[in-house]
Amino acid sequence: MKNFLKEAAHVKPTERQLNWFDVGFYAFIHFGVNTYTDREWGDGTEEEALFNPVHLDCDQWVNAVKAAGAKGLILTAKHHDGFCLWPSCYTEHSVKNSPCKRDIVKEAAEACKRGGIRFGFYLSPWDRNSPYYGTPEYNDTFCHQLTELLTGYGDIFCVWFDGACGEGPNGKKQAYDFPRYIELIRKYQPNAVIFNDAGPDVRWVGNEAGKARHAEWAVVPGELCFRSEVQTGPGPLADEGSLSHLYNTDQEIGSLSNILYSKGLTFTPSEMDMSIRKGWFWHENEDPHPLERLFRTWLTSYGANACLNLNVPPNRDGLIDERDVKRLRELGDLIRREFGTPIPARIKPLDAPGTQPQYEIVFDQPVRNVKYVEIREDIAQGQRIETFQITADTHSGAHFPLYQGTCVGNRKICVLQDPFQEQNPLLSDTKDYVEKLMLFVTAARDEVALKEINVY
Ligand code: FUL
Repeated sequence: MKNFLKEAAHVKPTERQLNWFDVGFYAFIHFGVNTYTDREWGDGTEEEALFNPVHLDCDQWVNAVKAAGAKGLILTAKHHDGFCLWPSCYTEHSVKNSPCKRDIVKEAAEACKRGGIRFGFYLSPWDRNSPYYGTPEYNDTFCHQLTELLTGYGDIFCVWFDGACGEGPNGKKQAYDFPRYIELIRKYQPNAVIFNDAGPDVRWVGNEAGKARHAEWAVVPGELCFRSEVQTGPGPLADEGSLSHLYNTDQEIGSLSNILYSKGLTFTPSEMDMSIRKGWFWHENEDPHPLERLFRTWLTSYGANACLNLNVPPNRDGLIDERDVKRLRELGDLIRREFGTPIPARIKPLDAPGTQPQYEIVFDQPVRNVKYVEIREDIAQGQRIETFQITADTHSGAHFPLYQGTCVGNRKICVLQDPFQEQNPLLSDTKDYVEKLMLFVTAARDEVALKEINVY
């Protein structure tokens, strides 16, 4: 058991996963023929003539998402309908036969570069237009398209694949050759992370509603992410049962009770993908979600050991809707307001065991208002903290509990007061000043390596 825990604590990310964690929050752009048909899934028979974004301006997209704090953008180069936003040589169903004629992948990649954010693309394996879909030849076509995107548009930070799969004209389901796709990406863009249900680099959080798990581990069983590299031996109960039931929508994935049954663990953190509106594509009658919902989603993804991929769909003119532009700015303003500057404090580790360390956080000046505690493990060494607690000591000598949490990982933002809800009664009822906080790690898989503690 002890050996397994130690192994679990030393499952490590790759450089590309660490870079992806640094991007942290990025935007998804769903744009294509669906924008003009008012649908979410096209069937591949849409006329190219439909696609006509007369005011297309990718710099406007970039400025809008940057205002929210996004540091990257992932464009739907091709969605399930098969329409390509770049003039691919391997299909006629693309911008080249539309009135627009522009290479939108290129314009988006260049706008990101100008704006200083990262660029990535979503290439849907499901293609309802391709005559080859459902046959082995389709994998060749798909790899040709993938190669065009990997070689013609500069540095790619993320290649995004969903798992949707349908039947081709021959009535057969396509067998996707993921190992071949992955090999191509590693060859041409070795720094790009690959998002897919089963790994290898980033997995789906399990819902599109912005709902986080109470414990979002990056170290997860190979049974779930079978395309990720297994870095440990089997868990102590691996012979007694199996994790074959495991899917992304389960509540417990990397928790200790679960991984005991695993045949081996991988490092595959999760991405939370959610749209700013109900749909992924733009629809006139949809409005952006309330600021409160978006802020909470940011807290429970970016602030809960995952990354946030927030979709913002351009409209028929090729611009981000002004309603969304406004909401994105509000979100960015709120994040900057709440997390602008940490409260100056000294952090002192106390004498305690390595798997149960304790830290004293003494404020330079006693404070009335403590809203968030941000804790970061040095994830490059592995993810270790299982549970922790935070307490407060006030000027008058009171000592009270503030927060209890599960895993930490790359970043955990503990919300002590929510700007949209009633305040933490323990803090709001007191006229007292808080002099210091204590952070107690109550359980860890191995010696804890913290990178940062910030209080806001
Ligand atoms: C899913 C797709 O079916 C949706 O249309 C959307 O693109 C979402 C992000 O991924 O698999």
